[in-house]
Amino acid sequence: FGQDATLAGFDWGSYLEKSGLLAAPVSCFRHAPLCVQWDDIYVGLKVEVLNTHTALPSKVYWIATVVQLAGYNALLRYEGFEDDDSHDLWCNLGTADVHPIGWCAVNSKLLVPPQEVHQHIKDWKSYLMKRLVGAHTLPVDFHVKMADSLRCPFRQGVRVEVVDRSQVSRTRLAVVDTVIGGRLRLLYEDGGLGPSGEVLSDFWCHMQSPLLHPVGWSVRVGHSIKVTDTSVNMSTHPAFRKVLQNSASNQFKKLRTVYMGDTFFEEGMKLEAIDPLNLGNICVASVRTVLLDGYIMVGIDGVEIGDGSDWFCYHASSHAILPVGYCEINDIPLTLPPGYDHATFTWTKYLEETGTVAAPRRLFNTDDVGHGFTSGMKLEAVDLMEPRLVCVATVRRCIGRLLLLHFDGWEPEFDQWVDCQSPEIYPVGWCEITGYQLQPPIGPEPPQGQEHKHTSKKAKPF
Ligand code: MLZ
Repeated sequence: FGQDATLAGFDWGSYLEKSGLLAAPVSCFRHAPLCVQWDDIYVGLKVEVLNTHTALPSKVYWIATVVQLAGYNALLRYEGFEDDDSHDLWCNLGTADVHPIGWCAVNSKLLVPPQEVHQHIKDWKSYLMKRLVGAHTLPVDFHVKMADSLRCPFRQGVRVEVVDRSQVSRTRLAVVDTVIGGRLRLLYEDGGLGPSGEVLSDFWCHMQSPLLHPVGWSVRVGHSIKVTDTSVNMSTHPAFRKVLQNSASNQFKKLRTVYMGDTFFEEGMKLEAIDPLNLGNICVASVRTVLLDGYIMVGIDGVEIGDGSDWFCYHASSHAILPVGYCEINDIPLTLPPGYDHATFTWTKYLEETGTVAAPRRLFNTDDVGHGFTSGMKLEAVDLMEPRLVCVATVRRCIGRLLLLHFDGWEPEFDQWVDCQSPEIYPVGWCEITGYQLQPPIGPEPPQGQEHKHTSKKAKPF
């Protein structure tokens, strides 16, 4: 399964035009290449771009103006076409032959107008001079900065601890196999190889994922880790052929420090939490154990198996744990334990009945971070249940720092709540820049504004 958007004929430019929707700007994605520089990229910039409207055999360039932005993609209009939009072209600023004004002169490339422009503007040199007065262009180091921001400290053969997709309450040792755009393909050290050497169990996540840790993390914080089955031989796989190198903690995202003294989460406290196996559901949940360094294990009330194997580790600063009452205040349907009914459930009664207390509100990181996403914006987002897949997606709701993402063409059951600073969401055009495969929308898009169903999809481990 999994499709390639380019092969499927998917094109962001025409897709956005058809939907009439906007793409989330690059500046919304803190971890994305050029996020910080994106303030300098705006409609009206002039650039030098490959001229595709010429019969000349060699590469020549022409000036164009950015008339629209969609993530990394820019809609360009060649100078000289003025109000005529029929020759506009979408190009990805990160990959295309697009340069700051002056680049051709420095690199001895020719500026030649498109044939049509040549015909109706005879003296195009003085025309151009007039048009370029006061024009702004791309920063000179645009492509250098792009290349810099795509560097990744992880290499094939680096060892890490990562969530075990077959049992989410524990971690498991894994080795980096492939790195694409800062996303890591990880192979469990005892995941096994099939008869023809194929990998039986892998996991994908961004290098800044909260599911990824340096070797030694689990023991240090008191998280459970699978004992590696040493009878499994992976040595024929290229990722295991080198001398494996333990990851260093400076390769990982630094979490906000939380003070666990005085009052912190305590075993049994109630909260609302995103169900790790049904990321569209926010559920009634309990703190099961408190680990070190601000980590807690959370269980979903009423559906726990009972042996702790379905608990999930969240950091106290995680977007995925919310104070009691959060859903009600924000008009989000709260997923109740089986046997409870929306008509009669109240937190006050539930706490009383269960003889428990709510985790204090101030322990949660619900700060509004002012992210810039709005509902309807398009983006490229990881389907966290199949984390290899980066898909065409739409922001459906924005609540504080949470975004409800919809995967275009898929049923609402696949919708997922993510943090606005999640490293698993990317601007339109990110896949093209990094060479990651983009999953196009499947089938016809269901009509807009349809009733949002909340049937719970059968949980499956990732
Ligand atoms: N095997 C899965 C793929 C789902 C991918 C959805 N991505 C939004 C299924 O068909 O259920």
